[in-house]
Amino acid sequence: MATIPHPPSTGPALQTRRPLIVTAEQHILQQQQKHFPEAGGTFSELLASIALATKMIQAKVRSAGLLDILGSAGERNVQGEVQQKLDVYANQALLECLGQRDTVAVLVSEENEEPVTFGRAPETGKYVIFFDPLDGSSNIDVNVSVGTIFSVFRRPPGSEVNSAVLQPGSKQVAAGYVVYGSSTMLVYTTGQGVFGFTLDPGIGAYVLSHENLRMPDHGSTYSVNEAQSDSFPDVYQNFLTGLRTGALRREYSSRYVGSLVADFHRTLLKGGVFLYPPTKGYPSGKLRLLYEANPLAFIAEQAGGSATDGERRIVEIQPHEIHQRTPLVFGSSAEVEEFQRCYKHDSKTARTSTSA
Ligand code: AHM
Ligand code: MG
Repeated sequence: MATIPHPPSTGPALQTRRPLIVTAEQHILQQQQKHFPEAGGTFSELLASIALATKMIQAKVRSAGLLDILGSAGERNVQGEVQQKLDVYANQALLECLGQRDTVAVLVSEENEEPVTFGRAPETGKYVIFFDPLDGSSNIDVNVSVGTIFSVFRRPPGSEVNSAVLQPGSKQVAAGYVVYGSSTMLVYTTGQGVFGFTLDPGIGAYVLSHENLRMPDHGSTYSVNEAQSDSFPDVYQNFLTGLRTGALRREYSSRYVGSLVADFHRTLLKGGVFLYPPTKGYPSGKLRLLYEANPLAFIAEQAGGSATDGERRIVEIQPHEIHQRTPLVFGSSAEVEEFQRCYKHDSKTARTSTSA
């Protein structure tokens, strides 16, 4: 009679093996246990709620061509921009998923004129969250990548809503984004490095795919809406001319998606520099400090890059209103340092010529 052989040994015991996958939710919990053991789990629940909302959004984005959800919802948001139907859905998904958490004190969205408050006592409502629910939404109808951006702060003990929402970006406790691109990716930081997860549609989970992301020290791409360059301040024009003529002894190509999340994601992975300068149409810059520039600046710095408005690090800006705009330059350290050098040089020249 034939005997059935024992299966060959498959290596170390199950519990000592590297896990097959690490999901974003597991990772957030592990990071919390490692770096903030006293936190008690509420913070990781909150990030899990954001992850859930973005899965709902990505499902709608993926079926945008199938369902009757393309195009405008016919209303304008606080910036005077026409809201897309997906903007409205994305905002609702985040408000609902986060609003159910007792730990959330205030939500601030690009799509809501005022902060959304829940009247929760400071002991329970500990967190203030900013988000741009669907960044780059003018690109939806042409099937170009869009994204969600978020930023998390602690509510200072006993603070009123106004002071809770007007904190500089250096106080962020977490930030991240999801890019709905050729795959859906979640990237986040809690100040302990930057981690990227790719959504596995088969199991509906964000799976760790990019551990400890680092932005290259320099790149070969600059990213700016060059059609508007005639109205850029001189320093931006001089900087770009410098890149083109070899100030950093490199050759550059230009890449500009027009979806901030997608342009940031490329810059994070490949290096280079992104600029949204003040323009004639947007004299203070177009991008919003609290739910666009701050979270991306936090991630850029955590990955070894930089983000500035020229005068100072983005995260040092003291906000004065929730929808405030800022000039934004971020990217690899080499390119951003060169921009800072041009900026200081131009300000010095301007000061010298006015005092002459
Ligand atoms: P929004 O879609 O949330 O309004 O964001 C503004 C978008 C950014 O994603 C992008 O970087 C920028 O506007 C592009 O602006 P422009 O078309 O002026 O180059
Ligand atoms: Mg946006």
